[in-house]
Amino acid sequence: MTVRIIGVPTDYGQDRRGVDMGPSAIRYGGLAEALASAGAEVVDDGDLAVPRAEERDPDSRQPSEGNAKFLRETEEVTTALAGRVADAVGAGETPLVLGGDHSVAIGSLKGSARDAEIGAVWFDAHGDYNTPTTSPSGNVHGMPLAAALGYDDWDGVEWANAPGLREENVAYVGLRALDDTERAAIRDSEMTAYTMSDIDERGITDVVEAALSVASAGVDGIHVSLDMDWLDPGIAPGVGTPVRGGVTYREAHHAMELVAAADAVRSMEVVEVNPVLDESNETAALATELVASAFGKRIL
Ligand code: NNH
Ligand code: MN
Ligand code: MN
Ligand code: MN
Repeated sequence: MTVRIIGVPTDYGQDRRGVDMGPSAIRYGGLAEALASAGAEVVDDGDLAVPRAEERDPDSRQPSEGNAKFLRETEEVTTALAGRVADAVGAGETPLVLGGDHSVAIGSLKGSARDAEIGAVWFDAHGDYNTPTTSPSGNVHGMPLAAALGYDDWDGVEWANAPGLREENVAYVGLRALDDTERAAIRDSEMTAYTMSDIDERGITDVVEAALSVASAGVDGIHVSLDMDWLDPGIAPGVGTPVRGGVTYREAHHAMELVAAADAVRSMEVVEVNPVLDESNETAALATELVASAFGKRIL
């Protein structure tokens, strides 16, 4: 397997600076070695060019298009990313996108779904299913799934739609922090949502296997979206919106081993690593370990 690394140093999607350094932190945390230990060939494309917020029109920071900050900037970045992801998949490689905040998923999903039907497994504390209308924050990192799925009240953002992704093939794992309107929208949707309570009850193996079968049913491959705030903040402190009660180190590794065993990964991203908030780069290093497990690293 050839893994193509694509860094996307963007922080347009949320309010805490520093997440734009995620790609550097993850590389420094040992990504190349981790992928080699999984037996993957690695090509590193470097990072997409993402101008800093200060280089932009100061008005971009204000909510626009209803209630979404830096929407035009996010469109530029994710459109460029979608092209890179689609090219990698087209060349028979597996793109690994390094965030940056979770708004990058708009580009990953769109690129992965170009000329294909895909599913997605969303490892996250959050639902990322807000729209500019429902979002309490205006932060696009809380909206990428709704954007990719072409949510109805997302006017003027058709560029974000990934027609090859259907709600029926989206599965969440580990939810524990939803906004009220978002919760209702997820309930009304055709997506499958496994919360932390489901993991408590059924165990990580059962939940992740179920999520993988939902995502991979009848599609060409799946996108694995790994938001590092999925993990418990005790082991992954370097994220912008930590939520207590996340998965443990062993649960996370086992989940990624199950991802590898399903043998359906078309694309993957790891997002929301914020080295400014991290402790000795441990969240970035953990991200590299989890990626290695997802790409087939085994203990024995
Ligand atoms: N739901 C909140 C919002 O839309 C927070 C989203 N934060 C995340 N998502 N980190 O993964 O603003
Ligand atoms: Mn997220
Ligand atoms: Mn999250
Ligand atoms: Mn739809």
